Amino acid sequence: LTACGSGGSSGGSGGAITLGFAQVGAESGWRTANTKSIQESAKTAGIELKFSDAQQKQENQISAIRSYIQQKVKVIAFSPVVESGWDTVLKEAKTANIPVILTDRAIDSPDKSLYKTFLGSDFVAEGKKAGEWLTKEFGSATGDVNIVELQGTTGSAPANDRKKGFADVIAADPKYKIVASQTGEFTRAKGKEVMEAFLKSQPKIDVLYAHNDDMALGAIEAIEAAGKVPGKDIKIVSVDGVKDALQALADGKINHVVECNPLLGPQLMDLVKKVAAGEQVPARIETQETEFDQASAKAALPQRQY
Ligand code: GYE
Repeated sequence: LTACGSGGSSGGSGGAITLGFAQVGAESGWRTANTKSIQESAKTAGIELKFSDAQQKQENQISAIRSYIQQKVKVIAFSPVVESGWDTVLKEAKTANIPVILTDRAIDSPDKSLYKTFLGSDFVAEGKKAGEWLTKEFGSATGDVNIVELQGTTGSAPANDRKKGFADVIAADPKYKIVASQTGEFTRAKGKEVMEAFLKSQPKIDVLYAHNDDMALGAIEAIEAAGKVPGKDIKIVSVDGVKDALQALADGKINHVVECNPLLGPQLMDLVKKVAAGEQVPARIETQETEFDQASAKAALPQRQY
């Protein structure tokens, strides 16, 4: 657990608002862009940020949240690594009268009083978009369409929801077959490793669905090492829209990317100020997103910030 942030033992006393932010980790390009957005927008908004990186481990996030409670920060925000198991620590924050904002990922607790709002994407919709691209692309295919799936971090909202949205769409036709599905933990290294195993165990793979770009980028290395052509022999659809993936898309190595926007910082700081002032905020704030094909990736690349 690494923590930084300067000075100030209390978030209440007159000066700047103190925000304790418990980040998931640094697993992907998406996450790096998200962290940068949060750090920069805190500075711009004059909010004192205490930031921690949980290295994709729930226990690290829980201890970061406990330390923010102890330090009496004004507001706590976090991106929950997994969906379950948050009630105890969030009740502690509630008892200490520290409002909590969920950002990026949701939790599955039925007790909505444990947090003020959830700012982030609709991951089921993202999975559906990936499925809709696939059913169009392979619409006229006659035989089975063999799909391998690289799942995100086990138990995380984006892994659960992107899997579900995609499965719901492809269920329309039994020719779509997920022949292998395993976690690649949202990282390039693991995406490559699991794709290597898929290539060994599966005699025929038509398409890869990766829950994020980094795993797709790792898988491309495995596909090329196996003497196959990514984007042709094996078509690829992934989620996020980081620069490296848009470049791979422009180069024809990926076929479709569903966007998930990591630049949540400015909206988050706005919510932090409102919540700190005791104002009401909407219970759910959804980020707006698009999709990229090879042509629109080429057009977007020069302006892409991350
Ligand atoms: O898609 C992935 C990251 O929670 C939406 O986490 C986020 C996901 C993102 O590791 O790249």
